[in-house]
Amino acid sequence: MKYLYIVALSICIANCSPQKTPATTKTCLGKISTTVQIEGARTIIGSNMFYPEERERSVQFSSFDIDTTEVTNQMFTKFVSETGYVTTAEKPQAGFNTAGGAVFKQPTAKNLNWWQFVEGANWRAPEGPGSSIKDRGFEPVVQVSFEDAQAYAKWKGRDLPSEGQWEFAARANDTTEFVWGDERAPEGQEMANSWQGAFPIQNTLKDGYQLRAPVGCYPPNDYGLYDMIGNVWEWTKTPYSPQDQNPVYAIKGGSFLCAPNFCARYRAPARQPQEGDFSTNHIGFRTVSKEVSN
Ligand SMILES: [Ca+2]
Ligand SMILES: [Ca+2]
Repeated sequence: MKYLYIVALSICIANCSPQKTPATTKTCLGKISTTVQIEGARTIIGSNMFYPEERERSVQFSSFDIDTTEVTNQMFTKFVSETGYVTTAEKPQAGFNTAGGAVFKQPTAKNLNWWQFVEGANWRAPEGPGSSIKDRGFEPVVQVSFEDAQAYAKWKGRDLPSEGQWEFAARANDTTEFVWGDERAPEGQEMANSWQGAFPIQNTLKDGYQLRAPVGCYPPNDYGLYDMIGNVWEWTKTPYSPQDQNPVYAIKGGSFLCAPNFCARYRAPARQPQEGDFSTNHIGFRTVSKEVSN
């Protein structure tokens, strides 16, 4: 059972039926497939100010480059077209005996679960049958497991970032609470695709997007990296905890589902565990260059 995504709600109010988001054909960036070089470092990541799992710790990495954006549907389509790769969600899932993935659904009076396993949900149909990536080529690919993300990175001759690499790149030498400063929405401006309103019942859509936004629609950090915070969580290759029995990895940055009253993990040090063999419609990834061994 994929326990992380089978969460029951105890309350719900009327009019909390699922919403629909129109397709987004636009691109917010002129060029998407670019990277930024980051110098190697021995540094401290984490924070002792928020959740206990984020506590400060030491990391070290050599110089690397990192994608400026999350991997998009368009980019993943090219990978699948050239390789014939079949993702985890397209194969029968342990515990469910059918293909599919977890999909967020706003709770209703009839169903209080906000995560539901949806048969037929996969990267081509992120919200399940009836949904598609048509006209969503610039949005981040989702419904990709750790193994899928790793396969894509390998095909590109690249790798998934370690948590240290990802967090160092996201922070971009800043020490503020949020990557862009100490206010979540300075002067009322939303700086990342998250959730405004009372999660999971009301989404005011102040930032313009109910689900995923095309990559690069919000200001980049000081290293020129887009959507490190929000839009979709991103896989790292770092185990969440050394004690984990099954492969559980740290994911970073928060997603369009992070709200002030829930999750609030739209900060660089924030982290969350995710089983590597499962996929959802709010987790994607970006790649880094392979580490050069000495
Ligand atoms: Ca949003
Ligand atoms: Ca992100």
